[in-house]
Amino acid sequence: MQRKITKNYCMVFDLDLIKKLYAAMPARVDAARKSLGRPLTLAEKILYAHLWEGVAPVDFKRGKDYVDFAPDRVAMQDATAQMALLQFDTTGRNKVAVPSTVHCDHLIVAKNEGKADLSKAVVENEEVYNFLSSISNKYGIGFWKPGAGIIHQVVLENYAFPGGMMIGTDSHTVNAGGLGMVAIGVGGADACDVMAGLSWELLMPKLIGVKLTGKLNGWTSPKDVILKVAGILTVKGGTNAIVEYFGEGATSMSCTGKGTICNMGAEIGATTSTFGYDESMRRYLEATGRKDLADAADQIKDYLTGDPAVYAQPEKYFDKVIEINLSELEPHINGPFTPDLATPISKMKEAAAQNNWPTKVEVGLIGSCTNSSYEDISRAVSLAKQVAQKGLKTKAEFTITPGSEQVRYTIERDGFLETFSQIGARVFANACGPCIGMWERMGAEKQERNTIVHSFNRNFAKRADGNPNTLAFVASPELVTALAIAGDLTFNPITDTLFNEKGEAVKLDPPNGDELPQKGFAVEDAGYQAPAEDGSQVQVVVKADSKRLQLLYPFAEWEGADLQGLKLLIKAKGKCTTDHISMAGPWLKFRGHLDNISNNMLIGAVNFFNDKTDHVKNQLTGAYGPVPATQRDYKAAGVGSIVVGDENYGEGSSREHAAMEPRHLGVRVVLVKSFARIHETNLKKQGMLALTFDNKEDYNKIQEDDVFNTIGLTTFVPGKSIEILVKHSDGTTDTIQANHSYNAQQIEWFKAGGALNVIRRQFAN
Ligand code: MIC
Ligand code: SF4
Repeated sequence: MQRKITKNYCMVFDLDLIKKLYAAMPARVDAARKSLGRPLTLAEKILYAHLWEGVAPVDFKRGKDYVDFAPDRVAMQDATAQMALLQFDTTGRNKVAVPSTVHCDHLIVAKNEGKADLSKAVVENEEVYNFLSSISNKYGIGFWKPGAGIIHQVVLENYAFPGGMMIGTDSHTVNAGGLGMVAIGVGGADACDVMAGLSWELLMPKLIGVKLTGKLNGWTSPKDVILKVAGILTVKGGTNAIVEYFGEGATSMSCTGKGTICNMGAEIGATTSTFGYDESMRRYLEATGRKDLADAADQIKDYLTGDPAVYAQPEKYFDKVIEINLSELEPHINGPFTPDLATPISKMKEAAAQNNWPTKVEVGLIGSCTNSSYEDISRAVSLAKQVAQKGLKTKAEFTITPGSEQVRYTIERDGFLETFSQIGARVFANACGPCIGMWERMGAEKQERNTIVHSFNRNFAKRADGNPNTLAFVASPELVTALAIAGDLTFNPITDTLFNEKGEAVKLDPPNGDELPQKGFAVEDAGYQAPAEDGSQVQVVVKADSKRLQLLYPFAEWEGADLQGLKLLIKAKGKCTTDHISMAGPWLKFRGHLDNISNNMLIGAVNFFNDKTDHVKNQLTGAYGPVPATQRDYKAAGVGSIVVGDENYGEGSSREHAAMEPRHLGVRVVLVKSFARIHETNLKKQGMLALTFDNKEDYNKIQEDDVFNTIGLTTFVPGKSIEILVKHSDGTTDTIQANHSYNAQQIEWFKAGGALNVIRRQFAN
């Protein structure tokens, strides 16, 4: 194996800690099996092995009980780490309590090509990178520099391990399920708790089992499994559940393919997804320099997968079971505008015609944290090679965003980048880039209706290039490459032919590639900076006049009375993801400055009353204006407000800015039909009141000029709903029942004005 490493970049991080966990795991799992009196799924084994209290006294009720856990590690990316670490900085601790890392990946704009784009980003984000690097150094956090790669790929390569539990301030933290972890996306405040040495609370997840039979073949890849699952479960079907994959189809798939499936579990709202430890994981651990870890895992391998009795009769042990036969699975294309609109390739011609989707593919983009494994790239390259061999010409633009420097270096060494450059491809920096709107796409400002195809995970409106009229479709890297070559969304490589430069009809051969590099992975500088042993002398600078960073102030405590006279800020219509609540792209640069980023609050949400975005009625003046400015008026006048929303409000990202901005600007209540898990927790953490309509029809009762009072906050207890008195402008009123899912601890957060105020008190005492 040829894996060059830099001086301070060690082979297996935290091996002793992992071995300690493995030593304790069998006894914990056996005890849980005994007290539950039944065989266990893998998810349960990992959860019960990570109970804060040690051994499990009871069979926790899934979907009902809040349980305290002790995660093994924390990962943060630069766009969320700023807020997480600004919060940690106020706790009074001098070192993180569990191994933690920061990854600089979200702030790099993709424009020309990797090197130049990276150099520009390093200059533009200097202040933020310095802050993150110094605060990491101070508090004992591993720091991955810009250019090192995307958090989830770097975590998979270095930190993920079978049977472990981690949390990360990014919804795609779940990617590490590919290596048999329970890895969960959270807001920065949750990460802050765990780094401060406190327990981490989670609603005991329900369990969804996905049995994979058969074997992937031809054009079908792991991505198609999750595209299919997303079509079945929809964007909210996985809420508060762990999805566990098993069966012969699971073991016959690569570890990185498993990562892709788990990664996109975020798109169905799942708490996380996972796979049992198997040979593919062993091969991946060895290839990434972690043979010792694989040996340790082998010692307790039965504890790192579900019990055979569970997999033999899954219906008995999972809350829901889905079966997919991989031998029959078709490649899928999901989109536009939502990742669960799944169309099998054979139906695309029909679907595109019916929906009037532009069929010309303008750009094909592969890579990202979801799909940039060596296997993905080698399979895509097998198609790129056919362009020259068959006398074809690539019709669409084509880009690659490698997930890590290790992958980039290796695919360059193996000649893949050269082959891609022959089809006119551009290689962007090892970063999120176009996946998160950090793409300066030429001509996007013209807002033309157009189609792009990518192998990322999300495709909400405006997400890639800021153009609301870009229709983004999600597919496997192989299919994206084929569609880019054909320049046509309806091209079905299984059945269709292309005409080459000589006018001959040619067919693309199915993709093939290597699961892992035959010559091993290699990298010259992985981009890691180890923290100081003693960071007490490290200075962390936040300038008072900085536009990018702002120290946090404690939010005010609850006033101890019902909230009165709240004005309706916006009644959001339809999909309202965290991208609608706190947009990314150019706004990412304010992720460390709460007041500045608050200027994007809810600007993407559609106002129910006029179908416009960022255009709401100011009840103080009667005039219409942008949401943030209207809310700032309410704040200045000392008037509280309420946001009303539809289903799965806050779907998507873990960004707690979507909760902190309304908190900072004086919104008091968010009342919706249903919430996405991470966002609901983020609201609670920040001391907001997150409520759901008891009767979803009551959403229709809310009028533009309504004013609201809460009734029952002084007796706010778990399980008891709260009433909302809605006063309409014609003098009539409605009383609406609103439910909540706060437990006793979370009610304390609300009363204290936010969880951080509670932690501060604990450390002050
Ligand atoms: C995303 O994919 O939307 C992001 C950007 O990675 C986010 C995190 C963020 O908003 O910083 C996520 O998924 O959590
Ligand atoms: Fe980055 Fe996109 Fe992955 Fe989020 S989903 S971590 S933005 S590459």
